[in-house]
Order: sequence, then structure tokens, then C-alpha cells
Amino acid sequence: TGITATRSFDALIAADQRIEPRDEMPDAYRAGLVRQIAQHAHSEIIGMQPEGAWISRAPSLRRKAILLAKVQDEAGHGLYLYAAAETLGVSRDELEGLLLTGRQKYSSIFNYPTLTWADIGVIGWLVDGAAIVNQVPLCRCSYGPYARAMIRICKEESFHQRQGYELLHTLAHGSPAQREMAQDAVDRWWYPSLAMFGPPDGESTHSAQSMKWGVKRFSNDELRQRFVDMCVPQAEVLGLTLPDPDLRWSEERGHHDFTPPDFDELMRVVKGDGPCNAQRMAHRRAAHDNGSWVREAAAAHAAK
Ligand code: FAQ
Repeated sequence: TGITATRSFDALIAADQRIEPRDEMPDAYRAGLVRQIAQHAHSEIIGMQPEGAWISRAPSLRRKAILLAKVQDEAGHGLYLYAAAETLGVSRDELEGLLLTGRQKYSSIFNYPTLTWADIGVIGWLVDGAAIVNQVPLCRCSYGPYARAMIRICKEESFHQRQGYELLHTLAHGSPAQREMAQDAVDRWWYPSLAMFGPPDGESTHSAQSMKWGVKRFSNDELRQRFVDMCVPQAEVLGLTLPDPDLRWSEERGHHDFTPPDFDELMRVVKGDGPCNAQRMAHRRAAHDNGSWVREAAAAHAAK
């Protein structure tokens, strides 16, 4: 007992040091992290569906190989994140159960449909782009296992973002029909991507506590602004238009002014009433049921 004095949770947070699984931590810190990490893991797994739907329809072998690798990476990200959550004393089974019974969430963005091949490019550019802006600060999050999982995920995510950008650049510089398809996809995904950052700061229930504990490093609105500022010059290079007539540079703010997403729509989608919620959950449940023989076999093997 007491060979080395352990520093208290508050002291570690104040010194901006990492909390590790065996350190003491307030119940609310643990519960908040389980909520966020599980929601993040579920997002990666559900997020395989909109893109997975295009693997069999990719326009070339090269594009198919790239998309397969990307979707497979997303499964890997889900696994790193479930493993990080497990260090907080919850099992993957439990978390899976909470997702399947609708008691835990996943990102709103994956409840929108992928209607054309251009959507695959836009998911890479905007959705992975938003994910990176949100996740880079999480590499410095106070909980060690989550922060370390994020480092690896961000590296892979930046590759994903570039492949989407390259795909979209090719379409935007292709035939008039391809260009039009690219613009249509940008028009449909812009606002759902802005909504990924969550409700405005004034309505964000978890932000204040999460920032005090060093889980979040920037607010929802700060990261949303950073994302908009990043996308504007990229859209120019693509030759595509972001669908916001009020989007313009503000000299005095040093940022772009823009129209915020419809947060009522975000809340409706989060509550289950988006275009694809029912389909995504039905697919996930079917995949879970179809995998039961694998779990049984693994358990039988482990029991030997
Ligand atoms: N969707 O108080 P806040 C990816 C909920 S990227 C659904 O501001 P917080 C990569 C929120 O949970 C996507 N729910 O919450 C990929 C809370 O509800 P609760 C995943 C949302 O946690 C790309 C309530 O609203 N990334 O998967 C959303 O401080 C392509 C109040 O909100 C992450 O999860 C939303 N958009 O801030 C994969 C990143 N926004 O739980 C495949 C980690 C808010 O009290 C293909 N998470 N809510 O019932 C975070 O950074 C944070 O959790 C935020 C929300 C920023 C999402």
C-alpha cells in the first residue's frame, strides 16, 4: 500500500495529464465517456452502411478496392473505440445491446441516403472532413485510451478524406452530367455535415462539463466554424458551390459567416425520424442476428 502516492483525479486534470483506466475518476466522468465513446463506436459501425451500399456499384476496380479498404477501416475504428470503452468497465455486448434497443445513439449523418456515386466522394470530403476537425482535438482528450485510439483513427481518416476529395475532383472535372451529379451531392450533404458538430453551444447539454474535464477541447460552434473556413477554399479548387447564398468572408470576425443547419431537423433525426433511421437499425439488427453463430462458436472455442 502506498508505494507511490497516486495523484488525485482533480490534480491530474489540472495538470492536463492523462487519466488511465486504473485511476480513480468521478462516476459522471466515467459515464460521460462511455456515452461519447460508445456513440462514436456505433457511428463507425453504422457508418459502414451508406458507403457499403456502393461497393458492388463502384465504377472501376480501382475505385472498388479503395472503397472496400475504407469501409473496412471503419469497422477497425469501431473496434478500437469499443476496446477503449471496455477499459471503463462496460462490455461490448452491453454496448451493442444499448444500440440495438435504441438506448444509445449514433451520428445523425448516417441517417441520410447515398443516392449516387458522387455521394461517396462527398462523404469522404465533407463527412470525413468534419470527423477530422472534430477528432483531432480528441487526440488530446484527458482519457488516455480514447486519446490514443483517436491518433490512429485520425491518420486513417485523413486518407479517407483525400480519397473523397480526389474522387469528387475527378467528377467535377468530368462530363457535364458528372459535374452536375457532384454538385447535387454537395447540395444534399452540406447541411447534414454541419449538423454533425451537434447543437449550438447554448443548447449543448454536455459541453461545459466535458470541457472542464478536458474531454472536449473546443465547443460545437467553434469546430463548426473551423470546418466551414476549411471547406470554402477546397470548394473553390473543386469548382463546386456550397449551397449557402449567405456564405461570405467577414473581415471583422476573420471567419466566414454562414447559415447554420436546421437544428430542429438534427433533433428529429437524432430521435429516430430521419430518412434512413429505420433501415439502418433493421440492417444492423439483421447483421447482429446473422452473426450469432460466430459468437457461439467463439464462445465454445474459448470454453475448451
Ligand atoms: N448526431 O451536449 P451535446 C464518424 C446529441 S464521425 C447524433 O453537444 P456532446 C467517421 C448528443 O449525443 C461521427 N447525436 O453532446 C466516419 C447529446 O445527446 P445525449 C461520429 C448528436 O457529446 C465517417 C445531445 O445531442 N463522431 O463516424 C449529434 O457534448 C464516414 C446534446 O449534444 C463522434 O461521435 C449528432 N450529430 O457533443 C465513419 C465524435 N450531436 O447523448 C464512417 C465524438 C449531438 O445526451 C463514414 N463525439 N448529439 O442523449 C463528439 O465529439 C461529441 O459527442 C459531439 C456532441 C460533438 C458529437
